[in-house]
Amino acid sequence: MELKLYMFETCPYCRKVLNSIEKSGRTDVELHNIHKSEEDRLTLIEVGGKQQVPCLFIDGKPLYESDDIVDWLEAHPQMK
Ligand SMILES: N[C@@H](CCC(=O)N[C@@H](CS)C(=O)NCC(=O)O)C(=O)O
Repeated sequence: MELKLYMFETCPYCRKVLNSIEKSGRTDVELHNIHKSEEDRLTLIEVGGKQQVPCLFIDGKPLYESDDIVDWLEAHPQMK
């Protein structure tokens, strides 16, 4: 499963998701910082129709809302 988190560092909702990822120790979430990459920012808008972060792309499908993202990640631990 391909997991990509669209985020930026000073967004508190992104921090919540990042903290959860760090705490779990999982390494399967690719980070896409929309303040560092214009390409990522445009992809986020193109796929989801808006610029809201955090957004977790699960095999290309966008999931919004930090609480929902944290819940989803906890329910789907990294396959080792
Ligand atoms: N309820 C959302 C709030 C997310 C949110 O407000 N993100 C801000 C950045 S801190 C944002 O992307 N604002 C721009 C927008 O919504 O288009 C969550 O918990 O994920």
